[in-house]
Amino acid sequence: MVSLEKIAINEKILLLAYDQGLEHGPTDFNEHNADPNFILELAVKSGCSGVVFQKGIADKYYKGSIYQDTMPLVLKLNGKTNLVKDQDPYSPLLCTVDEAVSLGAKAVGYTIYVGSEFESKMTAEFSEVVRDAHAKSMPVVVWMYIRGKAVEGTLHQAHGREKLSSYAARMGLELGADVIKMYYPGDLESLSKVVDAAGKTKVIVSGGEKMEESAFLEFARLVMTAGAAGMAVGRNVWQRENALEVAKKLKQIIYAS
Ligand code: FBP
Repeated sequence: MVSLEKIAINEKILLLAYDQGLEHGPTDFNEHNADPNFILELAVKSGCSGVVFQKGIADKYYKGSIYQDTMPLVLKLNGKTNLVKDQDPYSPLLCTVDEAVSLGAKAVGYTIYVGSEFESKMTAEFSEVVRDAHAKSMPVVVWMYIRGKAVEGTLHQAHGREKLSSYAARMGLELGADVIKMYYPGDLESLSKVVDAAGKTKVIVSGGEKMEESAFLEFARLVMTAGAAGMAVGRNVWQRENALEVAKKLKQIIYAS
């Protein structure tokens, strides 16, 4: 099994996600967080265990910078915009594992839209990513996002969401992921089942849209009680005026759990 040491602290993972510029466009940003250096500084000062970038940001802001030795990079290998909405989602491979290595990455990330009509294309691409990354002893983080016409109805019923989330987690294990990043399945019992279904593969929970600070920190505490190994958070940290303070609080919650 590949060691998670490079992207974990005390076996816990706190990733600062910053691929929203591609996924959502620059509307997520303000005059501070639009600068990737702000994110890198925030990650280092707060003690995150890694940052998530697409290859363009990694090339222009990370590779060869002072951060390369201090903040592990998880290079996101696929991605898409949110502009095409009338079909099931497919996120194409945009970067290879070799490129990720040359950009200084310690791990790689890939999104699979579970339930999309293009799911099999993504599982096939992902299998090659796992093969190439593991050949270099690099951990692989998979974003298991349940999305598509085949699963829409089921996803909106609590029981259905729980079953789909456990299925997605098990898929991650079966496909060879070292870490599964998922949205909260709706309640703690379901999250515990997700963690069980993932077996030896670690589960980390996505932050999602910005919410009220105390509610978000309480959410993080709850997530950790259900056996998650950590979180991957973007907007709920770097969209705040007090981003560093919140990131430090989050770190306390995650690493102390
Ligand atoms: P946030 O914490 O900002 O939600 O980021 C987590 C993340 O998975 C990012 O890596 C990605 O850009 C984004 O969410 C995708 O969001 P969605 O597909 O839900 O719009």
